[in-house]
Amino acid sequence: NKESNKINHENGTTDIIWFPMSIWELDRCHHLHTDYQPDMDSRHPGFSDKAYRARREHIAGVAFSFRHGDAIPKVEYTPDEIKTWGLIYRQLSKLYPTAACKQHIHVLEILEKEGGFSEKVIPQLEDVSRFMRKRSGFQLRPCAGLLSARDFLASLAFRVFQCTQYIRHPSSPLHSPEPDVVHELLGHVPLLSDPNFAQFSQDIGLASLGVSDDDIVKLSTLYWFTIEFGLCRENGQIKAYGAGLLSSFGELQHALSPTPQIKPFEPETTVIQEYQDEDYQQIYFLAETFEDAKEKLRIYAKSLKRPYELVYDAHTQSLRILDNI
Ligand code: NLE
Ligand code: FE2
Repeated sequence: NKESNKINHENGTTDIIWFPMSIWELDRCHHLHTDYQPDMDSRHPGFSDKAYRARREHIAGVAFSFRHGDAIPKVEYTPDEIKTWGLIYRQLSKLYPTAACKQHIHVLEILEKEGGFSEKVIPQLEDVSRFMRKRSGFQLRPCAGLLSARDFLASLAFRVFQCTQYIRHPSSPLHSPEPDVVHELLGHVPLLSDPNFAQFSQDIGLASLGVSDDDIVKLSTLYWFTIEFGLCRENGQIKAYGAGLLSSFGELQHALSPTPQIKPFEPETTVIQEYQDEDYQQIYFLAETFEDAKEKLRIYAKSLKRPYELVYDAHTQSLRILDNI
């Protein structure tokens, strides 16, 4: 029902905002943010490294030719890439017992026992995706870098996580401003394999479909301060559940030190908080529990302007539109 994809503005104008109605249509959701690619930005640590840039382009090719339903092609990682992975893995493993939330610790343990996670090999996305499908119904799809917020959030609505496959430049192992395979696999994968957290992530995605550009900015800010940089309370202590923290040895320590400001997670205030994406955050938001964050997000999502309601059908991995005006 195409009519329903319209946003009717109060001044009488209408916008039609395309969004995927089925998991298969995610093949159209791979628009990249081009402002922070190794060949575009002179501040990128790989900018003057020709071999690194060629490697990135090669791995990006895998993502561009991927179609939903394909097996994710393997990448043969080089000994140097595996060295970078191992170094970060060892460092982060020292912090997790005190800094990571219990869900992250729990799933990482299973990944180490059954999922082939170790400091010695960079796991292949196809194997990790199979593991996630079993635990929470989430799956991975390869992408070439930072995606547009609209495309990235849309994929979450179908429990698909768009995942980079390259590794960060070896000159800055302990903090990368852009996503890479370390960030995805050590930061995102454990939490997205948790059923509760998976639901929270899908809810952000569902809330984003067909909303205005302003609301996309708000939802990606909410995403930023929860899924990427969220803190939560656990037995009176503060722990990290945000993937951007759990994949950065430097920022994980910073976030749990007395330096940054910590505010309670409340969608209305969180969505308008300004942030930068190049260095450690100065402000973090603290969720009491995932349940509580999920409930607050549900209420917030209802307030977003959309002239119809969407229902997700898990059997067909597609959406139905219920007109309610
Ligand atoms: N700062 C994170 C890291 O070093 O792994 C990546 C953040 C991506 C949004
Ligand atoms: Fe991320």
